[in-house]
Amino acid sequence: MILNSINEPADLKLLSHRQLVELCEELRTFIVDAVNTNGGHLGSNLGIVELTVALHRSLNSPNDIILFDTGHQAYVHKLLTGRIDGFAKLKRKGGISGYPSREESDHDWIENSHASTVLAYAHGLATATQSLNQTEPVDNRRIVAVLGDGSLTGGMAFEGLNNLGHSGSDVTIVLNDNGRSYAPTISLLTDSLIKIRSNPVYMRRQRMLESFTARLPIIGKYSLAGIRASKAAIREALEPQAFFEPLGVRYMGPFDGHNIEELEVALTNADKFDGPVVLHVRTQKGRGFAPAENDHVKAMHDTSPHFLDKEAGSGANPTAPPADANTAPSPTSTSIEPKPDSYTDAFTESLIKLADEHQEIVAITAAMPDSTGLLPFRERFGDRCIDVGIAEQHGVTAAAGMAMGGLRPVMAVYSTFLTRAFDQVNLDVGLHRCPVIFCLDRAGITGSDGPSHNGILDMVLLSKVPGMTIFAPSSYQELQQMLHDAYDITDGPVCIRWPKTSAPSATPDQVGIGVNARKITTGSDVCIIGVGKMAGAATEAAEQLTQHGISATVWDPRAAKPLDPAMLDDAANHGLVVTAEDGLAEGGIGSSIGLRLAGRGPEVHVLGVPTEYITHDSADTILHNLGLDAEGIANTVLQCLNRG
Ligand SMILES: Cc1ncc(C[n+]2csc(CCOP(=O)(O)OP(=O)(O)O)c2C)c(N)n1
Repeated sequence: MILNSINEPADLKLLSHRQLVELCEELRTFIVDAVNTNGGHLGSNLGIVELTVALHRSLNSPNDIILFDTGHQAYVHKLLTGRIDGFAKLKRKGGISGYPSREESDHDWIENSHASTVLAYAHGLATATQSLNQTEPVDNRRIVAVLGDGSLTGGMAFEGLNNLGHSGSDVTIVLNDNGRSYAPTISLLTDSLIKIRSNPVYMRRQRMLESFTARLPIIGKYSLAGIRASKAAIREALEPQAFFEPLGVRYMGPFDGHNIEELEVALTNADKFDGPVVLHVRTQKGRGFAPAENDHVKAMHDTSPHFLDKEAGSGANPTAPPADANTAPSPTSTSIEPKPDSYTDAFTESLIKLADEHQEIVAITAAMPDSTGLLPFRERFGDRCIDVGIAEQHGVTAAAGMAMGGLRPVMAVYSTFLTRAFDQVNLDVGLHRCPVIFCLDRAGITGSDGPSHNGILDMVLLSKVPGMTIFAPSSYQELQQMLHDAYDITDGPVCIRWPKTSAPSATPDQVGIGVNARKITTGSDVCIIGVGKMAGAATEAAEQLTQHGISATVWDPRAAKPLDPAMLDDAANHGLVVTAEDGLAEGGIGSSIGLRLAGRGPEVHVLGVPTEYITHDSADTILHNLGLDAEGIANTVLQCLNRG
């Protein structure tokens, strides 16, 4: 296997083009197997194979800096930089991270995994390189930023373009255009890119222009003049240039992102210009794996493990040539779908019911209609589902505007991505008391995607927004009830936050109402307050404690804000109160409870997530290690009561 002989990017430079084609096949097979075993990002990595090979052949990483926006598409980069063994445990403890990681390799310069940041990093690194060059020159360093068309929809990407163009920084921006985020990208610029790639006249002339440029012996003012003159010939299809070039960013392309030779020439040519250059590279998401190519929902952007079994069970042949996209649209996705009993599923079901009753309800997503459970809503209500692109900040303020205009926006977003838009939540929505409902999926510890994807800040931050109501459901039925109750709150924003896990089923008497807390058991030795999914763990802990002769009161606060005074009064009658939440302990709900009970008698012990970046592992293992499960809660009680 050629792949086994690649320990570092330099090894690639020894291969013939025939061997490179073989290597790309091996890379695809390897990635499909690794993701099938562990789950992970598939479609984006299959689409970027040749581009990554070309980048590493053209550049000299890590002296040259290759930055991947978001970083979910860096598996090939990892495989070409000596990390093949880590893939056996991709995203699992002891295995490789699903995103770039500076701890893993010098070839990884950034690792944040929230989208649209790469041009800002590139601008900063280019500024530093330029500044250092005046004192201690860095060896001919190139900076290349790889940015998807989806990530280009984020505000930070536009801000980055503006600053790169203005500063004239030497950065090559590789626009990896596959036409999709998870779903098709929402952007008229992308529409222009699509038009330009499907215009045969433009493509022909562009090829002539590129070969003309490549043949020039010296790239300088003469060739620039030549290119400017040639541009006159392609005026009819100038939209991308019209966008990039007034910003001071040169546009080159489009190039075939699956043709290594063409890409290498383009990367070499881009280096000959001063200032920022966009190389528009066209790729196909999911390339070479039929189920991903045919997944019209999200091109298997991310998948759970063992999808090959599912494919085999369906009678489909994963290695068969892809079906014709025009004749075989598949409405379903082979990717992660909410389990029938998941919180996401409860949200989908109840939002549709509510929207049937109330025409003014609209749903907002930031490029993730599928994973946030909005696809059935979109199928039913069409343009009442608004995809704003990967633009959470814009989405939040736009929601404020919609609410001011009489709509009732429900923004469905992962907890970790809403925190990026905290200022907008606080001032644009909160200050204006707009009745926007934020539905936060993947709240709490998500685990395997590493520190950037845990949803542990939402309760800390949102509880500081005046007038914000925060619900944390502990069952399928509670989420449904809370969505109805949220609709009735019209004088300010509401947040409902839930974990990725399946949701326990509750009987009608186990479902509360409004912002009232719900008492689950009555005891005398300790009062345990479990927020959201921790209510279940608290109830189990109470059962375990009976074996130690300890009787516990258990409360499910339901509303993390405002806190129910009846619950606080009851808690105040106990000598010990233990709170548990799957968010940061410092500044979280337990600490609010502690403040409210100060001076009223009980000792309050707050269990929550420490203020740390938590390395990837399974969510259950992380929670267990933090003492945030039944056993951990029971042990804390025993220790506090000196019975441990
Ligand atoms: C701020 C933020 N919002 C949402 C996401 C979730 N997310 C991860 S990848 C992705 C799509 C990226 O699309 P694109 O940049 O075109 O890359 P592709 O996967 O198509 O190669 C999204 C929405 C994220 N990582 N960061």
